[in-house]
Amino acid sequence: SCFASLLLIPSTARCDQQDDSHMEWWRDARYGMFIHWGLYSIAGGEWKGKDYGKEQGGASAEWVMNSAKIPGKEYRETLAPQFNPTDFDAKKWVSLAKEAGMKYMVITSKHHDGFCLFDTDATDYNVMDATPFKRDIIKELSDECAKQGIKFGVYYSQFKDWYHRSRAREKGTLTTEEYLKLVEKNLDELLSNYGEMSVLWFDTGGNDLVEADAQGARVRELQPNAVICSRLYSRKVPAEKQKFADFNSLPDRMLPATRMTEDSETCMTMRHNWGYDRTDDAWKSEKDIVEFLALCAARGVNLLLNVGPDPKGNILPEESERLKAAGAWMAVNGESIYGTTSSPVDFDFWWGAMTQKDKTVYLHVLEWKPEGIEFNGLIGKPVKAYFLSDSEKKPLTISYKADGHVTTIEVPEEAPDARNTVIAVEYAD
Ligand code: FHN
Repeated sequence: SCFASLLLIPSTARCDQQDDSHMEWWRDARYGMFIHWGLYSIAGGEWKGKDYGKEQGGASAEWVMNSAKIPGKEYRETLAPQFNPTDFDAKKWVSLAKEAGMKYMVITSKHHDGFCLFDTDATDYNVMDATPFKRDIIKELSDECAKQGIKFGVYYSQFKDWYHRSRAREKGTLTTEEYLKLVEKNLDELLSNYGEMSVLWFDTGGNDLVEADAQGARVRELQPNAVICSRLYSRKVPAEKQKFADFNSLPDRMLPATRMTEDSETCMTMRHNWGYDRTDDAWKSEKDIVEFLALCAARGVNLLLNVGPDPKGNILPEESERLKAAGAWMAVNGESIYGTTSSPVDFDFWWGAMTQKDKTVYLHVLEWKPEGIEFNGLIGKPVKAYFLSDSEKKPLTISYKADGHVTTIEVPEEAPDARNTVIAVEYAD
């Protein structure tokens, strides 16, 4: 098979900043935890006995206010008084992210339902003023992340806000300008009161570039090292006009077919819904998750993997067991993900895909065949190959064709199960 392809392509930041050093930790991290949690978690995708979750063909569970056409007043008066997640423990959540091998965390500080999980003066529709819980969730998580060395960031729905922007209009009290003032105040609070904010994960702006650029500029001013998601802008805004976007946030759950030449991230659910859903049992396996993570890395793409905690503040057992299993894989094979660049070739092989770091290429094997593993490392003549899981690094048998750098690795008798096995191939300097 022909190996027409490009050599190593370093990722580049999308934004127009010459100095993109603030992206280095993010590129190395490759893997983060996404958390969708809020009043919608109480509804669990249902409303008045009807299921509106994604599994029922509806929108995802956190959209229940919109899917069930619930007036803002009713949504707030029904759910806010019930929000008292006494099991919430930031230390547990951050420790799980760490055990999973995740390097950053992004939680919904305000989703489309407008409810703020943090202390804000911009609206009384927040965890401190509107619920019996009266604890600043963003503060507790950001403090714990700082303690445990996990980068902390927030998701913020800056354009879609069914409560403030539309439902409040029921009283005719909120104009667009007033809503923008609320967003401005919220951003200032999130960017000033919670220490180092490492990621601003806006979720899809409007077409007004002035608005988006003003929000992006404020982030740069108050948190110059923060990494800004391209969803600061509407998808209709061309990349070259996305002045403050640091990485390209791919469409939900998307695995690109080829390598990305710019910093990119894809976000993924472990089942159908982002927010907690009572009936959704479409769980991906731990092997599915690890394979998706490896294929994202082979394309130079970060993975933001989602959990949707329950109304009491528990990450689900099904979520934590998958994260821990994938974390055990990362403990052995993480060097083939962290700090890697995309594959040296622009496509996958029948057996799997590759990542690269310095003079080592990592083969992410998804299946074995008797004829062995054939690939093109494109970075010279390989000197050694071994299973990353083999602490003795026993050398595997290599044959090499100089024309086209084609290398074949014999599959040894005692080869580990395929699917998520990693072979490291070292090249001479
Ligand atoms: O509408 C949201 C959705 O609820 C969820 O937050 C996802 C996560 O990427 N973002 C939007 C849909 O793309």
